[in-house]
Amino acid sequence: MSKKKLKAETPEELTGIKIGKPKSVAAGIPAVVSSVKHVLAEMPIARGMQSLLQLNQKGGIDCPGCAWPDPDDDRSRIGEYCENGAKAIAEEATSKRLTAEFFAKNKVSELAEGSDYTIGKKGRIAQPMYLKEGSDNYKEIEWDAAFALIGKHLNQLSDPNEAIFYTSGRTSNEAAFLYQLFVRAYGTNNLPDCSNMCHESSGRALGETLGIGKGSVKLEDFYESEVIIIMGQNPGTNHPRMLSALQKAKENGAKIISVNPIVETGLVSFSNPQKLSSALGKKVALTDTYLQVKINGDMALLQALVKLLLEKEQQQAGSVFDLDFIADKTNGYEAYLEHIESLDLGELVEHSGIDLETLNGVAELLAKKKKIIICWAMGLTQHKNSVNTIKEVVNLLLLKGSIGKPGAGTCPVRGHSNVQGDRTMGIHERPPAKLLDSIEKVFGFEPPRAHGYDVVEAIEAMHAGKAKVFFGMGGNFISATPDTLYTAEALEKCDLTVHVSTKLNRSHLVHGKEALILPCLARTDKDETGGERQFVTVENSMGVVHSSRGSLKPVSDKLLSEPAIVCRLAQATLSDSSILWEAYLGNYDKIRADIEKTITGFDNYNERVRIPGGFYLPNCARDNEYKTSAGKAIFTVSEFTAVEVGQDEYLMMTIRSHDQFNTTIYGLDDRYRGIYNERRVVLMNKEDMAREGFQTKTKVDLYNYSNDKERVARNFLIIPYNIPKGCVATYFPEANVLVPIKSTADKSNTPTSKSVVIKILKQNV
Ligand SMILES: Nc1nc2c(c(=O)[nH]1)N[C@H]1C(S)=C(S)[C@@H](COP(=O)(O)OP(=O)(O)OC[C@H]3O[C@@H](n4cnc5c(=O)[nH]c(N)nc54)[C@H](O)[C@@H]3O)O[C@H]1N2
Ligand SMILES: Nc1nc2c(c(=O)[nH]1)N[C@H]1C(S)=C(S)[C@@H](COP(=O)(O)OP(=O)(O)OC[C@H]3O[C@@H](n4cnc5c(=O)[nH]c(N)nc54)[C@H](O)[C@@H]3O)O[C@H]1N2
Ligand code: SF4
Ligand SMILES: [Mo]
Repeated sequence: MSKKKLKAETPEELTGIKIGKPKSVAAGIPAVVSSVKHVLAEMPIARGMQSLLQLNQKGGIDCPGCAWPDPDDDRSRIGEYCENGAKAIAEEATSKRLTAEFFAKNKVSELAEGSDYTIGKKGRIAQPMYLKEGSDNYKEIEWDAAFALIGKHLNQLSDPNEAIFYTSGRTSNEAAFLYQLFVRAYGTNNLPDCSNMCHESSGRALGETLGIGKGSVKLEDFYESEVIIIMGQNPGTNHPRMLSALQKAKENGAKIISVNPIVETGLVSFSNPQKLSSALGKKVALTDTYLQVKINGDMALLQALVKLLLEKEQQQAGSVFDLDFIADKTNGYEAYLEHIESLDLGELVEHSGIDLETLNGVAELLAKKKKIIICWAMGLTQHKNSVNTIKEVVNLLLLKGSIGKPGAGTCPVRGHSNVQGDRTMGIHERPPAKLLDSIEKVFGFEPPRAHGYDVVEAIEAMHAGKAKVFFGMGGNFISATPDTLYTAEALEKCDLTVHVSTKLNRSHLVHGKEALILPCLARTDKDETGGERQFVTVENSMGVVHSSRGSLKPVSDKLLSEPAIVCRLAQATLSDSSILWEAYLGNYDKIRADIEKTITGFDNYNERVRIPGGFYLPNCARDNEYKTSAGKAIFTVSEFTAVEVGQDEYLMMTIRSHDQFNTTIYGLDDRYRGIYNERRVVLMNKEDMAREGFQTKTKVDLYNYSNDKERVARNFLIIPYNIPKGCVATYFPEANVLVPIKSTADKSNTPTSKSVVIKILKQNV
């Protein structure tokens, strides 16, 4: 194994950890202080204020953080963003830049010794960089030469399916549309993207049952809802402005039920930093009932709740279920109830980890309500049975007629700011036939029809030598993917790895025989491609398409926009393409005009996207229409199967701290959970600690043994935490080395990052 590969998991020194009590209230003044601190650490105050004042304003910059929507109506003129939005801006708009001299001074092998935190803090890449085979230093390369090199490699492959084109979810609609068009014109559907590791399970479950892979609710629905159930999601950290929506929902009388193995501060109570009352220390309680499930106990929990609801319904037909809705709009009701009746309540209760009395209380509440929203994120999507668990979410909503009407519906809360838009634009390794037909009609070439590789399949193909060129449109593939050492081997076998990036990351340092870094403009940057001030468009988690216009001076005049990179790559690779690459380069309206011709829902795109706030895409489930194979919403039957965990093993979830955006580590603190200055930690139940003879800060190594292979993550510190027995938590990406490549969700093939079976062994001191 090469030295570099080992560096992909080299643990940082464990120093200076501080542990306090988890916080009892999220946001408030500490969030404002933290925002300012992060912004000022990265740039002069004028640059910071310029970007923050335009963040999430109509006609301004779309926040490069998460996909939570902006209010349709009033927006605060001074602060329509959260602490983590400010951190995302600080990270992206930093004035630190990495020039050619930086790369001449710093060897790749030395940089790779750093943690994701230290690598990411180096700065913005200022010019295209090339790593020659056998070299340990990137050198500057001209853009034309870089494109020619990629074109040469791509044209040398014996089959276009030997190339892989990854996308991370920050890429704009315009860039994503051109990218998938280029990739298909080149001849492959190998378009894996970050959603393969994220909400793929949601897309599969919702598509099959409701006929649309996206959520059905709008932001306004929160304000009309009677009950909001939040499952496997930590909005206080990952979608902070959702807390304002929850606050408003509570003020309007909604009850909130949270389902999570740990008590997340942001779900407990909130002090709204946009309100004066926050400065006076006022807070609102959010969750009414907190269900601390066991990891992956959600399907059992949902089935237990339905069983209890069914008992009530059987006492008086129509008193609990919406029988008219069920008769008019659904299929499979009887078979589903038969299945629920056959299940053993005691077993379900045991698997869920919640006592029967509490479950009865929740069933009592749900029985009386008619407008329910269920929100979820990675705590539901990254398990072996995720697709079926999410189908169980749908079953519950269908029984209650809680879909296709105001105040009710499905709400998979998306991650990256444009991950949903990228899919809409055709970034999909299993493209729908309708999209391909449309491309054929509009652009006059035959796109490939065979399915391409998703993320896990792409890694396996590179490892097996079946794929030789890796191209990443954003993201940090090596750190985000499972089984870090296996993935490192896969990337190192490639002839060429290319990354379109803003910041330096580990994927530039664990590379193919040759490697390129193509630096691009970020959301906040002013884009004057073609000599005109351009804007791009994005789609948020609730299907609103709107514009984003950057305004900051780019850190270097050698950056290109993502659309420009795709156009020039296409020109360098496709010899006789009739697609208007040159015209797109001059004016993004031309790209949008062709999106309108190709993709449903974008009528008068250029006009409507200029309306402040943008427009909603059509959503059949929202309109109470179900475009499934049966023409109705479908009840589905799922068997509960538990992950096998041995006597001396634990089920581990890998989660995000408050100071990170995926693999971008903003800082080493996790303020809400009371953990400071360290990320290599294991959150563990006190009784489990006693059983193992562990103390606070005991130094341990973590092991996984799936598929007859030992995976080790060394140097972690034990922290006592309020988490169910048998369950532990670590941070992503430090623990990714333990996630087995073959351990993926049924049907969606998403790595099971929230149920990894591990052993924890004390280090010999
Ligand atoms: N600041 C910030 N914002 C982000 C991101 C970020 O890294 N930082 N990432 C973005 C992206 S791409 C995404 S996908 C989202 C992710 O947003 P989340 O899904 O909120 O992120 P995770 O930290 O993975 O948290 C999952 C939550 O699920 C819980 N959980 C784990 N296992 C289970 C389980 O089996 N059952 C239940 N019920 N709960 C479980 C965990 O305790 C945790 O609270 O956030 C987006 N926004
Ligand atoms: N164990 C474990 N693994 C996980 C998860 C988990 O919960 N647990 N979560 C999964 C999830 S939900 C996701 S979404 C993936 C995330 O996977 P990715 O999307 O691949 O990872 P990110 O960390 O978001 O990517 C960050 C990099 O993107 C680049 N970048 C930032 N902005 C831009 C831009 O505007 N344009 C371009 N071209 N590049 C830009 C920067 O160089 C930065 O270093 O990770 C997954 N991996
Ligand atoms: S909630 Fe998400 S989109 Fe909104 S400001 Fe915060 S990070 Fe940005
Ligand atoms: Mo994600």
